[in-house]
Amino acid sequence: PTVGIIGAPFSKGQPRGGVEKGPDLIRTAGLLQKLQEQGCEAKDYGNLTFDEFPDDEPVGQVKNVRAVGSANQRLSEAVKAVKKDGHTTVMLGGDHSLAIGSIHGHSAAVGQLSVVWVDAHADINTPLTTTTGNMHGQPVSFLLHELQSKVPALPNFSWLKPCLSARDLVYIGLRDVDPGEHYFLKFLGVKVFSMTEVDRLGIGKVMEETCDYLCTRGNNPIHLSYDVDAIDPTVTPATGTPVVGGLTYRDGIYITEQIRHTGLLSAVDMVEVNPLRAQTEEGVRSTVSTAVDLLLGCFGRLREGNHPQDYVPP
Ligand code: DIR
Ligand code: MN
Ligand code: MN
Ligand code: MN
Repeated sequence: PTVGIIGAPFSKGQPRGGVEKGPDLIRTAGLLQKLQEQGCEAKDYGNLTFDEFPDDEPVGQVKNVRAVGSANQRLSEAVKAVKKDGHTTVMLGGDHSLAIGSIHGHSAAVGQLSVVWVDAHADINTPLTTTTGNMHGQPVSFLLHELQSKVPALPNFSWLKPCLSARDLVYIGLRDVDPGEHYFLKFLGVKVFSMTEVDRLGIGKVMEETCDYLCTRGNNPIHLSYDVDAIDPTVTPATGTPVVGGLTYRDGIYITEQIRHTGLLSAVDMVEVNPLRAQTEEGVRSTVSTAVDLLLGCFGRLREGNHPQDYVPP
């Protein structure tokens, strides 16, 4: 499996500076070398650059619409190209509004996808239900066929066509869901494993049910969109909107091992790492190294250990 890494140092989907530092922090923690050490060929496509929009006035409630639309158009093209080049893409964010371009570009390259969205939040507000105006709380609404009548036309979004069906989406880790979001999840019948289900079933059964569900949906290529705030803030405090009561480090890693095990993983987002949000340096280190470990889990690292296929002990 070869990995194509795309850095997306973009923060305008939310108000807190620092999340644009995510890609370089994750690289500096040794992602490339560690992937290569575990026998995984990886190519770094570098960081994207994004146009500035000095007069990006709010559209209704929604902030930085033009910047977010433009950045995601660029990201979509980049992900599509790296997929066409034959790689499993890794998009390093940046904030979670970038899932719009990442999932759109992935789908443009390979067709119908399954999306596993691991997050404390559902990110399914529309521009009309959002109470914060932050686009990182809205990407799913832009992507779903079923919500198109609910999403108004916005500047720099005319390129975007919905590419995901609600039945091809699974959430894991939810614990901070707005009323409008909860309505959409119920109305659309989305498969949701909130922290309540993680508590009831344990992560083992959650992943068994997730993988069975995706299997009945036709074994489509999987897009794993991983918001680091899904993990408990004791482990990943360096993030913009931490929520108590999250996944353990072990739950988080187990999700990646099982998604990897399906053999269907085709693209990953790792988003919302923000070094300016932790109280301590140790908090930053723990967050970044967890993000790296989650990515290593996506690409074959097993806690039981690994050895190369052709390995012969001396
Ligand atoms: C909230 C928070 N639901 C919003 N969302 C966050 O802004 O729409 N998403 N933090 O990651
Ligand atoms: Mn290549
Ligand atoms: Mn998110
Ligand atoms: Mn989140």
